[in-house]
Amino acid sequence: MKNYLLLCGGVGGAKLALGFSKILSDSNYTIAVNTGDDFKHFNLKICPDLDTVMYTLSNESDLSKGWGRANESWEMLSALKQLGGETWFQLGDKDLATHIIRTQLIANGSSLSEATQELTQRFGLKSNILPMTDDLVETYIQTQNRLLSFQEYFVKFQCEPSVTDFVFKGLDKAKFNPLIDLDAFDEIVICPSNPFVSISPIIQLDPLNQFLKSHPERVSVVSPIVNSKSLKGPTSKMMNELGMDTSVLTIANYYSEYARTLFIDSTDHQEESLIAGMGYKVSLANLVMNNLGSKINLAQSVIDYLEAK
Ligand code: FO1
Repeated sequence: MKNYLLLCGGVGGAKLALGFSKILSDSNYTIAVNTGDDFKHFNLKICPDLDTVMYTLSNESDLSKGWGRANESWEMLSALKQLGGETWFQLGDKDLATHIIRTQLIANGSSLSEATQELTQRFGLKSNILPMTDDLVETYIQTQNRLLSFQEYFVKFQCEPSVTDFVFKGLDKAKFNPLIDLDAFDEIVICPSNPFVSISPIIQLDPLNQFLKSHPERVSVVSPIVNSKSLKGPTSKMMNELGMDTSVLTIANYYSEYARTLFIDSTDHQEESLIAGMGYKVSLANLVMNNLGSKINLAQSVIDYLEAK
């Protein structure tokens, strides 16, 4: 069995990562997760994508929302509202426990990687889930009127403002997580997460950036665009606002420096030959992951293709 590194954002990436975790043994895959969405709220360190991956793999995630914990209660948020506190960012009671423990671990000297490893163990996982970096990288969205922090854009303003650019503060000084030894992986899989805000901050980090550019034959992309639209989240809205077509061709162009294999949905088969003409190996699969079976099936299709490569 080959060794896999998954590059992962929140919901879509976590679904594929879950599929991988049901097929591979824990020592055969590592998940490097975007931390550009992280922020401090009430002085708590919140890591939405790390938590989405951790909750998804431990069967603790709220499947309808895609973020937060299953069977959540909201007593703290109601009390906060009654007292006139800020409630635009919804923290459930169980979810709050995660942020408190992480914040405490970090205050006591743990790195984000160490805090993540501790939390994943406490959630009963043996999967290797790590932040993309231990350095601070903060995603900002340049909108037509002003620069918004990622969570303001995503949650407070519900992705409403029109996007003109992305700013990743701290990225130039940040290093890809040194606990992830890139030479140890046969295959690097870019999960179906938002390319602009979830994957871009990961793949811009050195030494990963250099590694991907010099070994694109080891890199595959699972398209976040299915049937010419994004299944969830603002990917297609952002593409439109940036003047790009919402299509798998845009995905192929976006990753052309980094990857040589692209998994596209069967409904996008008409683009296959154009993408192949760009130098990609193209594999058709069912990319819609709306239940556990389809997550496992997609992971199995990706693994089968890459094992045979
Ligand atoms: N997303 C929302 O749309 N509204 C929320 O109130 C919200 C709260 C929240 C709390 C903890 C957490 O880990 C994630 C949360 N998210 C919420 C999701 C999160 O903002 C986004 O999913 C990601 O940052 C995008 O990948």
